[in-house]
Formats: sequence, C-alpha cells, structure tokens
Amino acid sequence: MDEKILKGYEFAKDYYKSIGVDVDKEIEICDSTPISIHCWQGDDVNGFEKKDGALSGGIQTTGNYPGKARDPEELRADLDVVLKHFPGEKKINIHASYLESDSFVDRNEIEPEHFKKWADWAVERGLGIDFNPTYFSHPLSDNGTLSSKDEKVRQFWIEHGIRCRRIGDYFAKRTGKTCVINHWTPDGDKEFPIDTLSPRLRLKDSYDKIFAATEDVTGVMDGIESKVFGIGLESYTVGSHEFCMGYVMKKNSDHIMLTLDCGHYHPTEVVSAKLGAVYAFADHCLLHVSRPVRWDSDHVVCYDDEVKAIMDELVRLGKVKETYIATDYFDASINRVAAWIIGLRNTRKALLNALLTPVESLKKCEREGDVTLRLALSQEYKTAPIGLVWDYYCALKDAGVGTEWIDEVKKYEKEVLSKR
Ligand code: RNT
Ligand code: ZN
Repeated sequence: MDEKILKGYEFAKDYYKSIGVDVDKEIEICDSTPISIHCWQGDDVNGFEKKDGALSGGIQTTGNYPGKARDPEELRADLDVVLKHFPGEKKINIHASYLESDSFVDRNEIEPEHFKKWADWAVERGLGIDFNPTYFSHPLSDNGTLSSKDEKVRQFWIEHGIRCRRIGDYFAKRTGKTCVINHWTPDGDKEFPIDTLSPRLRLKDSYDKIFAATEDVTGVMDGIESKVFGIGLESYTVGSHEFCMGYVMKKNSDHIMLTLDCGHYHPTEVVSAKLGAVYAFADHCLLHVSRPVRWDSDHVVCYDDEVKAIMDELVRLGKVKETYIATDYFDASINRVAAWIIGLRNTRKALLNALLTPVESLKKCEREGDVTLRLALSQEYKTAPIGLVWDYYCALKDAGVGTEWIDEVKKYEKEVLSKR
C-alpha cells in the first residue's frame, strides 16, 4: 500500500484511539454491512420489457448523457465496473421489469426462470439479490394498481405481487441470503378525491392478499414504501406515510417493515429524525438512500448532512444490523457508472464516519446530564480525520483511493459507453 496512505491511517488510528474508537473494529463493521445497489441507475429505470419503454408512475429521470445500458449484458457489465470501485459487502437490487425472456412476458406471468441469469451472475460474485415488484410503467398502471377500483386491474397487480414474493424466495435460495422486497405503488390522484378512504382500504386488502397467498415464502423481508406525491399525482397519494406506517405496525409481522426513502417526505422532514420513532415500534426497516432537491428528484447521493445524520442515527440507536440499506436514485445527466459509484461511496463513507464517532462518550455526557460537553464534543468530532481512514479502507479493498476510480471509469466510457 502507498506509504502516504499508510502514514495517514496510522496518524488517524492514534487520534481515534485517544477518543476511545478502535478504527480496525469499526472498519470491519462498515465493510461487512450490506449496501444494496439499485440496478436502475444504469438505464434510467427503463428495464428490459421494451426498448426505451416510457417511465410512468410519477417518477422521472432527467438528462440524456450518452452510454446508457440497453440490455442485460450491458447493464451487468456496467455493474461490474461499479462493484470494483465500491468497497464492502454488496447486494444487487433489481426490479421485476428487468426480467429476461425471448418473448413478451406480462407482469402477472413472471417466473423465477426469467431471472435465472441475474441469479447466476450474482451467485458467481457472491452477491445477495433484492427485488422489487414493478407497479408502474405499464398500460394497467395509469389509474391505480393495488388500489384500483377496477377489480380486474387490482387482481392483475395482486398476482404480480404474489409472483414477486415467489421470485424473492427463489433468489434467497439461490444466493443463501435474505431477499429484501420493496413494495411501492404510485397510486394517487392529480386532484383531491372525494373518497380518500376506499382506495386505501383496497390497497390494504391487496397487500393482505399478496402476503396471505405466499405464507410459505421464507427468506424474504418486505418493505412497504410511502411517498408524499408523484408527478401528475400531486393532490393525493394512496400509500401515504400514515397509511404505510399504519399498515406495517398493524401487521406486526416478522417480515413486513417500513421503507423510508429520503425523498418521500415533506421538504422539511428528514428520515434521520424518524428512525428513533420507527424503532420504538419496529425490529427492522428498509432505507432508500437518495437525495431530494426541492422534491423527490432522486439526485445522486452526496456526502451531506442528512446522509451523515441517517448513519449517525443508525449507529446511535444500535440498529446498523437491523436496517436494510439500499440506494435509490437515477441521474441521466452525467456518466451513469460514475453516478452509481459516487452515490454508493458516499453512502458507505457516511456509515464509516458514523461508526468512527465515540458514541459511548457522548451517551455518557447525556446520562450524566452534561449537555454542554455533549454539544462541545459532538461538534469537535465532526472534523475528525475520517478521510484518512476512508482512503486506507479503499486502498485495502483495492477500490481506488480518492478519485483514482474516475480514471478507470473515463477509460470505460471511452472504450465501451461512448460506442453504444
Ligand atoms: C419511487 C420510489 C421507488 C422507485 C424505485 C424505482 O418514488 O422511490 O422506490 O424509485 O422502485
Ligand atoms: Zn424509493
């Protein structure tokens, strides 16, 4: 390893030791914490059902940077570049719309065989797989899915949810790792509906039916994701925060949990402030780490105050292991592989930063009522030499130190992406 990096690490190790933090132990925790890589950054949430399928459901990618993945081989090749530059335990998070088949297979017909290549690819790399039903970007999703008042449409989506849980079971068996399934429906209304209850009762019933029909499924954890609004559905969201929180808490099931996406709350609300309340009632939750800019814009995750606060909170709550961490953003305005790597590295770096905080001494101040020292110390630790530890960790994992990885991604862009 580079002399300078090693020196920096030793300096930082001494500093952290002096405040009671064992750097190597925390690096190990950081490294073994799975972070689930969303596959949809690579192709602007298009999937493989159709070439350039229209994205619907109130979400949007903006930008037309060249080089997006056009088929599963390209997407997996891009992901291989990402894997190389993202240190630590990883999972891959795919959507039902990323199936592979020679002929068209509708959402209510998908089978594990349509995801065999993903499973083979993941097993070869020792990765777990997470999965998402795709309740959007479909001719039957424009007027509600699991909450639709058209019984035929609702049944279609219930069947989709059921099949997804079975495919999740298949992934769990193939990889030997829990498959986290996230359920998000875009259902809502552009204007204020008169009846705000019936769609919610139908959504509740649909989730109940999906879970009741798949009770034999093991190895799957299910997140229920809420949202404030989607584009074109500004006035009403069926799966609102209160709905999803209520559903999860009422179910009180060992596999159903709340999903918290950073962009899915009112602009002054933050996920970091919710975790302590959620964990008063829940054993697990799923995070969609994203960056909302004024709305659910799904910008690339930055190493910013909120992402750091989320990770701080997980460490302070002692809930790093209980929380499933996944990324969820899609930026089509810059090199997509770089977008992936930047956001993922920032997510992991924020986790490392949190782990390197002497939480016990802060808690001690609090216990002893020394709130002055609590504030002084918590501010002091903000400028601890995390960067030196991060560089060492990246070097240790051969993931590229600093911006070293950019040169490789630029080369990949020149040789591969720009030729698409
Ligand atoms: C949409 C939700 C959802 C999606 C992905 C593609 O607002 O955040 O999680 O981003 O399923
Ligand atoms: Zn999300």
